[in-house]
Formats: sequence, structure tokens, C-alpha cells
Amino acid sequence: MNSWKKEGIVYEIYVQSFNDSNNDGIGDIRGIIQKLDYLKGLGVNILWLTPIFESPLVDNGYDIADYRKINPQYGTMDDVDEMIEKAHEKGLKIVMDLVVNHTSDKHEWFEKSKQSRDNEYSDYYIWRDPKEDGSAPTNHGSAFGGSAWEYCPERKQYYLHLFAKEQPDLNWDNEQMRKAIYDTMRFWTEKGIDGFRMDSISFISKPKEFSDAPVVENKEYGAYYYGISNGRNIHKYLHEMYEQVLSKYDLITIGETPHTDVEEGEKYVDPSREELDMVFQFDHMHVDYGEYGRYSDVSFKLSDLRHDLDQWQKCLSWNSNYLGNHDQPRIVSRFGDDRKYREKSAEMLTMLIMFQRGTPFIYQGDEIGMTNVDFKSINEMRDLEAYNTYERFMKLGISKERALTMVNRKTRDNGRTPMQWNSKQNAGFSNAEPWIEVNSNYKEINVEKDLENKDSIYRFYQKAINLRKSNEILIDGAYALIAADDSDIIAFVRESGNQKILVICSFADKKIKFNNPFKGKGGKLLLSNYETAKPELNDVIYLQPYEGRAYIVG
Ligand code: ISL
Ligand code: CA
Repeated sequence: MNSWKKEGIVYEIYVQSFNDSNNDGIGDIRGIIQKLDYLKGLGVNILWLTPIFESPLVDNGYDIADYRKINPQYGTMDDVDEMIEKAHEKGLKIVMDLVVNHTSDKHEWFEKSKQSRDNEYSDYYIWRDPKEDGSAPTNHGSAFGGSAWEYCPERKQYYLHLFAKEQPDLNWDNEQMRKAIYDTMRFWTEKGIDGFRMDSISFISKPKEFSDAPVVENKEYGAYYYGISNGRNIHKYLHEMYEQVLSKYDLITIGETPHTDVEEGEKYVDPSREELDMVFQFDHMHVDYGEYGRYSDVSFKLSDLRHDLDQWQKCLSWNSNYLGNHDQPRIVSRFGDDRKYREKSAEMLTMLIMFQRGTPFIYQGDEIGMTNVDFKSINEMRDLEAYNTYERFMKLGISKERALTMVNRKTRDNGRTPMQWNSKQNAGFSNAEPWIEVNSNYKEINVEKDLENKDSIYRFYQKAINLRKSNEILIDGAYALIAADDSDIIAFVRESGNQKILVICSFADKKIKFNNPFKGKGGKLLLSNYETAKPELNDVIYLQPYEGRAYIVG
């Protein structure tokens, strides 16, 4: 992998919630252009934008109707060209979201495909005959709720949609369709973008014959990914994509691979196989699943989080290190403490992301410690997944109160509220009413405040980012977990040549003791989120609540 990819620090921009330049309540491309200096100042060097393409926005743009057109609510193609140019002038790379597991049902391909069984596009999607009784071909549920099959009267067949019914799945076994996707990728690459984040890529290769999935307790349907995740031709198609497109340019590629284990994960990123640079794994996103799956009132166990992260650190040639994104709750609320120790825990968490081995990913707003929202009712939420889940909970007879608690904790809307720029109207995001309400804590938590304070979370992120960028051991050094059984700590060592860096992250809300495994060797403090941390490395270390420390050992 090229050095810029290994040294890169990625910042994810959720476009509609980042910055609104024309005051219509929706973030846009010119809004990003206005903030490029802010992003450069933070120290990140790769920007990943969630989808900005033509879309009816059933799933906030992950339902694309035209891969080569910009959704007017975000701006124009000229704006995009200008953004790419200005970003490059400032040394920032641009990564686009490639959503090719499915399109929108308003995409021209689907509109034609659904018309008949024998036109040029008939085979671009996954069509199957009904069962004899007219019901859906299998019991697969969609990720967002309901069946994954939708009946189409024109063809008298069902089509598959792993997500919303407005997101029909593409048929990757169709060569013409694959070529059309590769053409689209070339189109964007010729425009000068620097990489792709590939949405739901582990789902693109479907089985020839679908079969019913086992149905577990509390579920009406079988799992949406059953027999689908990492399907029979997945690696063949990604290698083909590599040969036809990726190998011809200097691009960074990040595959989103839900329901993928380490063995399968390594296949995507093993450089000799020529597929992708890195993947987003999901094991550590499952640590707080409950009896109804993702939406739960269960808290994570540190031992699970440590185990899952460690597995991927140990087994993959290269990782993408993330704790949150636009599909997840806020990291400080989920893995830290968003009240008393909000600042300290937000800082400790970034040390974990920055100093493990792999490319670090920051989600917008995490650099100021933005928190989950206390939604008072389901009507304040915007995400279709939240609505569908709440409805499912009602059907299951769960109390309204508990249903709201579970959806509140996990709704993707937690991460989607507008970026909090300052303490003025709508947090400085827009003069108009935003498409989703601003978190009510914006007067306390905002960029302006953090920029004025030399001890802020933002300033700490800058320090951690600078260390990650300038330190060869942190970039490419080997990784090894230590203190694997500690009840409060994730600690590990990075090593290169005869130099080591010891990283200790405390998840305790109290003061705790830690025995230095490198007794008597001495060491020098590289970073801590507490001023009380001593510059030298002692044999016994006392950590403050949510303290993170890094030492150069030896
Ligand atoms: O938990 C999940 C769904 O409930 C995930 O496993 C999901 O499959 C995964 O996060 C896929 O997400 C991506 O594709 C979706 C889109 O809604 C998300 O925003 C995107 O990140 C469909 O395009
Ligand atoms: Ca706007």
C-alpha cells in the first residue's frame, strides 16, 4: 500500500449535516468548501463524503438514482469540481461513497428492468418467481424491517432488496451491469477523486439459489445477509474491479463489510490478492446487541470490545480503525461517558482509534465530543430504520417506554444531527430550520468553544493526529495486546526495530492502578489527556478516570 494511504487520517463528512452554505437547512458541497481550512487545521488529510448523487433520499442518499449527477440539494457538478480542486490545493484527498450493492428504484436501470423479463436491463437486478402460493421466494427480512422481497405486478416476480424496498439489489452476475459500474468509477476517478468507500460491498455477490434462513427468537424473518454475505463470486468481482479500474489509478479503497469474520476479512485486504486496501469490520459494533438485535438497552462489556478489536488487529494485514460513523450512536455516549467525563473519555477514545494499527477514521463532530440525542418521541427522529424498528417493537408488545429507550440509544439519527459550529442559532449550521433538529447541548459543545480552549477535545485530537502522522512506529509498527484480562483497560504495544510505544486506555470512571509490563526499562511520556501524568514511566502507573497514555519505552 502506498505511504499516503498508510499515513492518512480519514474524516467522514455526513454532507447533509455538516455545513449549510445557502440556508435551506441542508448541508451542501459549498458548505464543505467553506470548512476545508477547519479540516486541514485539525490535521486530517482524507475526506470521505457520504453520497451526494441524484437520489429520492429514502435512505438519505444511499439510494442512488443517477451515479453521475449531483443531487441539487447539495449543489452542482461545478461545486464538486471546485471542492476537489480546492481540497487538493490544501493537500486534502477526497473519497466518494460507492453504493453499488443496490440502486434507487428510481434509477433508470430499475425502471427498465421492472418493465419486462426480456429487455436489456431485465437481468440487472435480482428477480425471482413467487412460491406456488404466490408468497415471497424466501423468508429473508430486509435490514430495515419487513420482507427483503417486493412483488412487482409488471413482471409477476419479486425483486430482492436487502435494505428499503426503494433500494433494489443489483445483479453482479450480469457482466454488462458490472461494466457500467466500472465506467462510473472511471468517470469519478477522471474527475480527480482519490478513492472509494464501498457501501455494503460484502453483499454484492448473491447465491444462484436462495434458501430460507433460520428464524431466531423475537424475529419475524430470517437474517437479511443469510447465504448472501461474502457470496460465491465476491472476491472474483473485486479482483476484476481491481484489474479494470483500481490498478490503473492511485486510489484508496475501503470496503464496508458487515457480517464478515477475520479470515474472510483478510481476503479482501491481502495485498497479493489485489482487491481492496482495507475494510470496515463490524464485530465490535455488535458488542451491545440485545435480545432484539441492534436496537437494545444492553451496555457493552470492555472484554468483548477488546477481544473484537484485538482479533482484527492481529489477523489483518491492515485495518481501518473506527468506533463510530453515520450509522452508529455517538462514540462518547456509547463507549465513554457523555456526562461528567465527556471530555476525558472522548480524548481517550481517540487515542485508541489513532494508535492502533491501521488507518484511523474520525466521524464529524467526534473531534468536539458530540453526544447522543435525548429524543423525546419517535417523531423527532428521521431515519426509516428507527421508525421500522419502533413499529416492530410495538407489534411485539414491548412497552412504549422501553421501545423508545432502545431506539434512542441506537438510532442512526444520534450521529446525524447538525455539526455544532458555535452557540448561535441552529449551532451555526444554518440560518434556516435544519432537516433534523440540532442537539440541545450545542451551547456547551461546539467548535468555536473548542478552538478557543487550548485544553479542548479538538486540541487533543490535533495532538494525537500529529503524533500518528509523524511517528513511524504508530504508522506501521507491529501491534500486540497486553494486559488482556484487565477489567478496565485496553492496552497494547506498537513496535518497530528496537523501539516500542506503550498505549494504555482506561475505561474506568475512577482512579485505577496499572502494572507496567516493562518494569525497570524506563520510558518517556508521549501523550496523556491529563496534565497530572508524569513524564517518566514508572513500574506502577495510576490512571485517572478515562485516562489515556502513550509512552515511548526503552
Ligand atoms: O446494522 C446494519 C443495518 O441495520 C448494518 O449491518 C448495515 O448493513 C450496514 O451498516 C450497511 O450500511 C450502509 O448501507 C446502507 C445505508 O443505509 C448505510 O447508511 C450505509 O452505511 C444501505 O445503503
Ligand atoms: Ca444547503
